Amino acid sequence: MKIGIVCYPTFGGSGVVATELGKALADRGHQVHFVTYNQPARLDLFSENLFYHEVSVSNYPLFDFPPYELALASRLVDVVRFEKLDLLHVHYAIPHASAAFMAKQILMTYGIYIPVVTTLHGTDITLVGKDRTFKPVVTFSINKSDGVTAVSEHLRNDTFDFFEIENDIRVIPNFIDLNRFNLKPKDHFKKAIAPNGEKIIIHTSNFRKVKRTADVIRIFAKIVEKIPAKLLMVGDGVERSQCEQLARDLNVCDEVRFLGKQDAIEEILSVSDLFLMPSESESFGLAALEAMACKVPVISSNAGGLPELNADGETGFLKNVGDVNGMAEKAIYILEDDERLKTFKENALARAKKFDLANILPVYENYYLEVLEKLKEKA
Ligand code: GMT
Repeated sequence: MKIGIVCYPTFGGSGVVATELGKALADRGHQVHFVTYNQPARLDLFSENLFYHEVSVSNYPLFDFPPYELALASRLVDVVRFEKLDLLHVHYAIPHASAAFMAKQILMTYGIYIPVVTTLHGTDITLVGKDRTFKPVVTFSINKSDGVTAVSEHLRNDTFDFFEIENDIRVIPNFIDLNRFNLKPKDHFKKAIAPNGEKIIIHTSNFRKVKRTADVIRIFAKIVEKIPAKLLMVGDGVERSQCEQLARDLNVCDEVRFLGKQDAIEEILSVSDLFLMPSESESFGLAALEAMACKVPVISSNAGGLPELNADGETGFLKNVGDVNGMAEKAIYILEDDERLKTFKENALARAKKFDLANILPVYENYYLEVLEKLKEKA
């Protein structure tokens, strides 16, 4: 198949899923064309089946708001026509699904019907999509897609609750490449961070409000009252400086390291004992899955799709959003007994294997074929 992928090229979860999916499809022999405004962060290899088409937006002085959606739609028309694509797969509803719809309409005037599959990732529904400014466009573009997927049952249900959806939504969860994410021997690194055998706790995110990064610091401050530990804060975003201040206020700043954005996240996860994800909302929790694949148990909130990933009492624990005491208590329970910690680590890996890329990739491929088949029947 010749597949066009539209995504945000940044480190965000939807961009990561889209890029890893594209790379895996290319490995399976499909021709994959990425269409976005920058080279996707994880599109870092050469393959004869991978192509990148940049979308550039005119900065004409009249444009107070550069019309990215129109530039994207035009680029999609161009790429679909000249690369003879079979299908477009757009990740994140805004503005990708609506730009794809516009491209589809234009392409019809050339006698081309391009099927569009839209994948909903989370904040495009739970935060941005619910915003009145975008709601009609989000509803319309979901209903006009030829196929719609959501990354968890919870997100699927939210979408039906928030919007008037007439389309079917297929749940296809996030996946993990276990060849990349696995426990690596990094003892020297562990020693450098925790020279006295302290337990290493980790949080990775884009430090947006929805991640409740301040809760991570508060939970950690309670853990170190009982257990010698270090905290690694990986990523960057608006909440970072507030977290740095909080670490000072709670007198734990010597035990906390802010590492900023990191590429080799699997190496940092390999030295970690526990992952904290106290998010306000989380459609799936890809960062937690990456941790579990590296044998790191997870203490998380029970928001969104997290209960579909983190098995309570088995791969970690789930607590209500904001329950800092509860999360700290369960973290201590896991960390205070080495045998117990080992069991949780094994369980985390066993659960992560269920989301192996090798299992999920054929699900996407079959879904594309199903969408194409349905259109053939209609024609
Ligand atoms: O986590 C983020 O804030 C980034 C966001 C995105 O859309 O780039 O991630 C969302 O999509 C990921 C991939 O499907 C999911 O694993 C994350 O749970 C989801 N984030 C939220 O729902 C907050």
